[in-house]
Amino acid sequence: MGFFGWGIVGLTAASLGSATAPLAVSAVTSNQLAPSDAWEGYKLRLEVLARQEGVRDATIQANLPNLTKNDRIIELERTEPVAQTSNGVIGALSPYLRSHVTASLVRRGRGNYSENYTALGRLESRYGVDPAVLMAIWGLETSYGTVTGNTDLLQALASLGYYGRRRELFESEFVAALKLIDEGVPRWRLKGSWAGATGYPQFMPSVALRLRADGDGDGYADIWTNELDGLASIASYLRDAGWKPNVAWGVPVRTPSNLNRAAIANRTTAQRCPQVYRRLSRWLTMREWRALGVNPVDRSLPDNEMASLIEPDGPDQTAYLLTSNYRAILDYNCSNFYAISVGVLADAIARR
Ligand SMILES: [Ca+2]
Repeated sequence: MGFFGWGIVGLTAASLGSATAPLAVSAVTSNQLAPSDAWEGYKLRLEVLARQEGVRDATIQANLPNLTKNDRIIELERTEPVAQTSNGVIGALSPYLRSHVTASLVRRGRGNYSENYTALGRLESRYGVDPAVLMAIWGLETSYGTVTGNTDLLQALASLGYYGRRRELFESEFVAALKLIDEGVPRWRLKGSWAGATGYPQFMPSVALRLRADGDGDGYADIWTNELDGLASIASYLRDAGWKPNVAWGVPVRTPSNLNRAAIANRTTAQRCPQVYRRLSRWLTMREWRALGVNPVDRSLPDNEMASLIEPDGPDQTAYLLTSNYRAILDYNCSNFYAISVGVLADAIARR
């Protein structure tokens, strides 16, 4: 499907019941449209989608007519390899950890942790998620709130939908961003990364709608300027992704040279980001891992805890046994290097 393939299939003007219903854009062929007309036509499609999803008319009228296209963002989407994004990282984990889990992130994470110690304890009792993990995700996503992105989300998401490589995704996120405005979030607050992630937790708008949470108890979930709301929202996400209280994300281990890797290989194919899950072994209990000679480097996990093995840098290097909570971190950002970085940073923050 090319640029102009967004015919308003099934979205007729009559179904809108609106005086401002768009013309049948699909009837116009691409060679009759100047680029600016094409953009205006595409905005009519977004308007139809937004109305169908119940976005308020005032929100649509205030934000769509003047919306402009951002070609720089389209260029970023055009050149980003979708299959690889952040998870197809080729290379070794140890240099990645050195450049991502920096001394500065550890130091600032410890500072933030102790400054908010009591409030973080409250978040842990409410959500059951280890506060050091919340801190680590906040640190890795936005350098503790200092780098949250300045791109206008509506413009970015509409431009990405217009370009069309991942149209369905970006269109539904565009509508979700309008719904955030419906809920009272000011338009100027909706800034983020070029791909649509916003606020301290770097949530996509649909996730912000569903899972943002109030961490400081003022009754409002402000993921853009309130640290505790940002951390509570990360906790809310991880709990929703299946986080189990009082279980570590994983532990570093040493593997014996005679480990039978074929015997522990994972034979299932994950639905979501299979190339990431493929690197994880099948599940065994800690007791079974020890019997195979896979031993924790320092602290351990309970004997009956299930864990899967990853050897990111191959045999004879530090490997990790990972619990189900590691998979909740993968749900947040599906990259093994990212999720291990979160765990390693969290451990460093907690080790005070
Ligand atoms: Ca709040």
